[in-house]
Amino acid sequence: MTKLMLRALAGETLPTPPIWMMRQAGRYLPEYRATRAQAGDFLSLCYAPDLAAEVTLQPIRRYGFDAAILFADILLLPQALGADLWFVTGEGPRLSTITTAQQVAALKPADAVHEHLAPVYETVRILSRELPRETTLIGFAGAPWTVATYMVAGRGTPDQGPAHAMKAADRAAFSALIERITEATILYLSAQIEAGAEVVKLFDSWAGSLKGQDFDDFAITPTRRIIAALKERHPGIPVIAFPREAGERYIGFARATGADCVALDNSVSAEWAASAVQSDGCVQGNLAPRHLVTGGPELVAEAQRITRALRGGPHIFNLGHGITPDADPDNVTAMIEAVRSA
Ligand code: 1CP
Repeated sequence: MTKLMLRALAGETLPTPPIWMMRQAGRYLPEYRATRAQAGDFLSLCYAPDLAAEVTLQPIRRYGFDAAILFADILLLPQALGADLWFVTGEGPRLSTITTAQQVAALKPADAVHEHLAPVYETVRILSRELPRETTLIGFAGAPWTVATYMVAGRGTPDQGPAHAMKAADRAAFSALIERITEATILYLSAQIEAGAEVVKLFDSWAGSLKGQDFDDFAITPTRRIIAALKERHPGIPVIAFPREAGERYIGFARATGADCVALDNSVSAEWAASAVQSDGCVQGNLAPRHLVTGGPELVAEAQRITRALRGGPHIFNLGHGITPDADPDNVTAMIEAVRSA
């Protein structure tokens, strides 16, 4: 029997949607915090295949989600391309910055990333052996624009100002950076698929700050290129695209990029998406993560409203963004029950 997640991605309308959560392996779980402490720091956890596989499996054991997402981070790829990467406790990621054409040219070639990322492929191999047979394994990478915003600024930024500034100052150099990330991402995701990933997801967390032609050039075009290359190498591989906060640009995004599913953030309504986006195929989403902090009848009502709104077509139930560290693990159980009884 085909896995529920793969059936939804193939366009099947199901009575109950498959369920998983962005950042389902994370700090809200005591077992994650324990394994992370064992690893030492976050990056050591990402590069220790046994421990990364263990934290990937933890939410599957606890909740029986329909999909597991590889435990890694979108910033491992810039590191593989030669950027320095470290995490500052309580603040987040820091990278060496890239702002000039010379610095782009000095990055490692795309095919050099495999050596650095070999432990990630090993995590995927362990998971594909150890996951329950009904659970789908998702591999992932950041979409080029989002990865570039971190490489240019050297950190997370509220408005992606440094990346916009480089794009305005030297569009050719910025495009070369996007190009290098695009090529490397094709190789990285292709290797994840060869190691056992059954679906891949592209996280374009900052797509919402691209407007007009920039959205076409830096959100749609690189995504389309990556998807076309992956499908040529691995016919039939399903791809989920997450152009977070794309708003109206969610319309037609699947058609324009070749994605099998678009993930909706929680700023769009499920009712709107049912007619404007789901008409093109599978959608994923989009409960606001704060409901897993506050819980109660509002959580149940929201999870059921979304499930019912998207019931007329292929749907994967998920959050609109990652679960936060202050979420209550019991609220996740309540969310799953609400979706299944909607
Ligand atoms: O303290 C910790 O344990 C670190 C917190 C953490 C975790 C659990 C980070 C640092 N990354 C991750 C894992 C992670 N990141 C996964 C694993 C699988 C899962 O979902 O369970 C995935 C898919 C990501 C993807 C990711 N990393 C994104 C895209 C999705 C999103 O949240 O928008 C982004 C933007 C990152 C960068 C990143 N990594 C970590 C942080 C705190 C950030 C955001 C930094 C910022 O913008 O300031």
